[in-house]
Amino acid sequence: MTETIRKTLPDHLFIRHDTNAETRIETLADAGYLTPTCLFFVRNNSATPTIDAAVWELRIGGPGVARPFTLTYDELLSLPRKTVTCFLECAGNGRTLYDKLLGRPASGTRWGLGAFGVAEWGGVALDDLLARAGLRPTAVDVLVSGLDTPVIERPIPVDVALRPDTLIATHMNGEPLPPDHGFPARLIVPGRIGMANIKWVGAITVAEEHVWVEKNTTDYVLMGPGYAAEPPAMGEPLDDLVVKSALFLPWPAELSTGHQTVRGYAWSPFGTIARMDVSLDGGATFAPARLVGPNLPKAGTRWEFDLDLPPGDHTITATATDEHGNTQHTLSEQVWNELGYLFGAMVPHPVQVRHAI
Ligand SMILES: Nc1nc2c(c(=O)[nH]1)N[C@H]1C(S)=C(S)[C@@H](COP(=O)(O)O)O[C@H]1N2
Ligand SMILES: [Mo]
Repeated sequence: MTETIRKTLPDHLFIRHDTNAETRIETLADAGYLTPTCLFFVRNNSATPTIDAAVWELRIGGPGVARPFTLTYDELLSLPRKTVTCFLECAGNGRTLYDKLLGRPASGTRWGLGAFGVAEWGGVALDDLLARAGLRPTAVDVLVSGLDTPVIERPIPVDVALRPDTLIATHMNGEPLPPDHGFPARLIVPGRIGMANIKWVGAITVAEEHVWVEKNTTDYVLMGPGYAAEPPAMGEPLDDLVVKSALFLPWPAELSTGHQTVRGYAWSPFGTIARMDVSLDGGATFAPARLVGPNLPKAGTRWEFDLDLPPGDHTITATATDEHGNTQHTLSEQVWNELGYLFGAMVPHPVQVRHAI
């Protein structure tokens, strides 16, 4: 197979799925608050393109702006830059849990829970670029188009484009974006599905009506018995992610008897995390976990929980609650959808406990 990802993907750090690479989530246990760029998952519809920053240009235009313009890479770098720390997660993260836990497979990339990472993004507020282009009050959608082949593009509503934390990012964790993560520039829209965060941006087109493309009509829509088509979309188009948590443990995990501290992550697309609770009896009773370190809005927090389990097979079920009271639902409440998006139920993580040798 021709390599679709540029960075090295050692087997002990990543699980390969076709053109994509999933972070082995257990490797984040010893990482800091930010996911190191070298460990960050990669989701490529095709392959990382080679882009020469010396000739690259960003075009901002469309009927929704009065003064279309283009920017070179150097011009983009010279504009006032801000940083936003947030998580990025694929809408299909956790898709395999539909078959592992509900016995009902969904089609798409076979992600566990590692299509997820947290980074500090540096770039120019999209708001500033749209103001400079003379955004018209009639603007409705902002279509952001990538330079990969075939073109990957998806619109965001103009009010989302104008949020202070929506960026045309040039930097990730303090360094210029690496090729796999969108060099020379990508969109960052905190809290929205990964797909909204278009990499390798070449054009920003402001429309005066809703824009329909493949990624909001046939893909990244909720389809299935609980959902209706919203023509021209075949289902309910996705926008925000959901509150979730995960353990930094392999699946299944192996633990020793005796006192153990397990660690994990919790995240919400709407704000900070207010609490984490953990159940060792399949969800019958819960005890609070400790939140550890930074807890930024739309970026999540690390947490840890002490346990001392007897030998045998167990599950650890964690549930996150955000500052607005959004929380994870039970497995039986998880609504299946054909493409396996937004698995947000509490996950009974399988754990085998053995006597320490
Ligand atoms: N141009 C372009 N942008 C894209 C994609 C893509 O294939 N092409 N994949 C999207 C999806 S589905 C996700 S989950 C994120 C993944 O970002 P990452 O590869 O930097 O982790 O990028 C999004 N932006
Ligand atoms: Mo994604």
